Parts: sequence; structure tokens; C-alpha cells
Amino acid sequence: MNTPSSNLPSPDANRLWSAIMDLSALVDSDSPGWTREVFSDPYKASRAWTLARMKDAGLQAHVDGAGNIVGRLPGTNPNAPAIVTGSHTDTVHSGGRFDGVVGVLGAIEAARVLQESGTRLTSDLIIMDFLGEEANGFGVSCVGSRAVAGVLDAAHLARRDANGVSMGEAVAAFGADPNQAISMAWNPRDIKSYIELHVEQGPMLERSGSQIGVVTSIAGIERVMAVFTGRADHAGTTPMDQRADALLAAAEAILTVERVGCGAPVHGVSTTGRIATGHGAFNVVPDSATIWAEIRSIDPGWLGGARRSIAEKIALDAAQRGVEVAIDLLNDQDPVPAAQTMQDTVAAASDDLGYSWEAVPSGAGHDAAHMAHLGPMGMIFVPSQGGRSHCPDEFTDKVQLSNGVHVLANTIRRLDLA
Ligand code: HGY
Ligand code: MN
Ligand code: MN
Ligand code: MN
Repeated sequence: MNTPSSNLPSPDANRLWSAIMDLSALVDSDSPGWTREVFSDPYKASRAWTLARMKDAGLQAHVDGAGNIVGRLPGTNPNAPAIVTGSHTDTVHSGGRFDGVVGVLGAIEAARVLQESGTRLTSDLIIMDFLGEEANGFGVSCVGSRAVAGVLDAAHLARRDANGVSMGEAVAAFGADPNQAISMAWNPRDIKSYIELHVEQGPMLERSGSQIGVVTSIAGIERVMAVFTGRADHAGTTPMDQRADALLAAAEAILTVERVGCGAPVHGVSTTGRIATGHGAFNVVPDSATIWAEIRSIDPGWLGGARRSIAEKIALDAAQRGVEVAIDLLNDQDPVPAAQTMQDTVAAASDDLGYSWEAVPSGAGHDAAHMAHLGPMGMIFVPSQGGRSHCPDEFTDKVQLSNGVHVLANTIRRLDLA
């Protein structure tokens, strides 16, 4: 009989750790840290590895039309709505080994724990390795989970990267089907709930000493691309007050982005992740520059206001310099609260097993934000050492990972009984 209790066996921490280390070998070795970016060759090789890993764990596994890897542990009632878990295995450039990976390989380990403990779920357990969760060169994150949630559309596929390639072309070149990706939405009737295990990627759990984070909400993300066009002039002869310097307008915009984030009365942050300019000769006033920035908050009101004030200030400052600016605003995702029932279930599953926990917001974006369209969504965090992520120093130790998987397995058992 499947009952929530404190006697769910612990995960095999060594088995999980060696799986994570094996996957971390499938990277672009020319970059520091771990790089397995979406659509890249190392990522393509890793998809076959993850598919095999799911099958080794007794799951029925396949790749869907959007390029997601879908594993299924059948329950006793095939007509019951499914419990879904998972995350992503793509990384940022020079990233770490745990972001996303913990939610995929940890879910596979949880499926093993449930099977080895003789737990028979009523619902199917579906484990997802979603395609391309990280923000890509098209400015679109969470490609696979948007497809599953029915919120990936033709406009996303039409977005072009710096080389003029569209995301649809990139999806097709990777071997997935862009037309299926925008027409394959799952039916919410088929989903009981979605739960994702993830490293916190911030300092809160380490600071408080809590073993588990019960996520309360996921931050919304607004992205800003601004292309500045000034006028090339001789750097030696052009008076300072007669220039249309595109790079200075971009520099002012970068500081505007920072100031808005620093002024946030609630959880709110802002980052300019990249700048590009023209040929870059010493002796020519720059006539072109581009910045890529993002703003995040769990507070939709502040987020909308920040987006507007940044766009207005960038346009005003550029005009005062005689520089034209084209601003492309992309709503990447809205802030999404975790369902209270899911938060309560994760907390109870942690209490069953004696793990300390605390309720925390997520400043990071996740596939879970999109899966919330299909049913009640919850997330489980484990600590990130030093609060670091999206860098080679990203680290969570074997015990912390095992604690998270233990809570994930018990949460799944509790969800199945609900
Ligand atoms: O960008 C994010 O927040 C996530 O890690 N993809
Ligand atoms: Mn992630
Ligand atoms: Mn990430
Ligand atoms: Mn995620």
C-alpha cells in the first residue's frame, strides 16, 4: 500500500552522483566549466545518453516532436491523470553541472527509489528532460516546456539569432519538428500535478541552514534588446558636443538597467548580459552598438513598471545624444506562484522524512513556470554552495542532492494519494 511515511528508503547517493558526473562529461571541452548549449553537438550526444538512462531505470522512454525526452513509469490506473516531474539538461555557456540536471537525473533516481521500495503509484509518473530551457540566441527560454504547455508559437519560431537563423530552422536542424512543437500541447485533464527538483542557484538555503526549499513563486522575466545607431566620425577632429556616439548611448542604457534593479522595493533584479559594437577602431566615433538585458521579479506590478521605465529612459537618453535606438521588448515569462497545495505537500513530505525546510521565492526561471499552465505546480530546492550558479563554481554536495531526491520521491507518493 502506498502511504506517505518516514520509511521511504534513501536514494542511492553514489548512483545519482556518478550519473551527474557521467553527464557532465558530455560537454564542449573548448570552454571553461561545463558547456552543453541547446542545439549543440554535445547536447545532441547527451540526449541519447539521457534517453538510455531513463530506459535503464525501467521507464518507457521516447523523444517527442519538440525534442523533449519523455520517460514514463506506468501506474496501476492508466486512466488516472499523470504526475509529471523533470527539468532540463542544457547549460549556459561555461555553466555548472547541477542546474537542471538535478531535476532530470534526480527524478530518474526517485523513480528507482519508488520501484525499489515496492511503491506502486496509481498515476503514471512522467519524467521530462525538456528541450532548451536556458535562454538561447533567439531570446527564448524553456522551448520544450512551452511546447508541452501549449505556449510556444510561430512568433517564437520566427525569432532570429545574430546570424539570421530562425529558431524554427534551428529546431528542425536539431532533428525536432517545429510544426509539432507549436501544436503538441498536452491536455490539462491528463495532468494531476507538476513537481520540479532544482538547485536553488542563490544564497538563501545556505544562509539559513535549511536542507530543503519549498518554492513559493517563480520570478517573471522581461528581456530587452536595444540597437543603437549613431554616426561614425573622426575621433580626433569631431568636437565632443557634435557627436552621435552609439557606444556611449549603450553605456548609459546599461547603467539605467542597473539603477532600476537596484531601486526595487520588492524582489527585483536587472542585468545587462551582453554588449556588441561595430568594428571598434580606436580613432572612429562608434556608430553602432547593441545591448541584451533582462529584468526579473516575482512582483508583476514592479516588473511591468521597470520594463516601461527602462525603455523610456533608454529612448530619451539616446535622443539627447542624437542616436537612434530600436528597442525590442520580449516578455519571456510572467511571475508564476506555486500552488499552495503543492507547497504544503512538499513541506509535509520533508517533515515525514525529518528534513528542515523553508519557503523561498525563485529568482531563476524554470520549466515549471510553463508547466503551471497544465496543473498545480510545485518546486523543491536544494542548497547551492556559495549561492553560485551559471558558472563552473556551481556546486551541491552528494548528501544535499540525495535529500532533495528523497523529498521528491515522497512528494510524488503524497501527490499520488491526494
Ligand atoms: O535563467 C534562468 O533563470 C534559468 O536558470 N534558466
Ligand atoms: Mn535551470
Ligand atoms: Mn539556468
Ligand atoms: Mn528549470
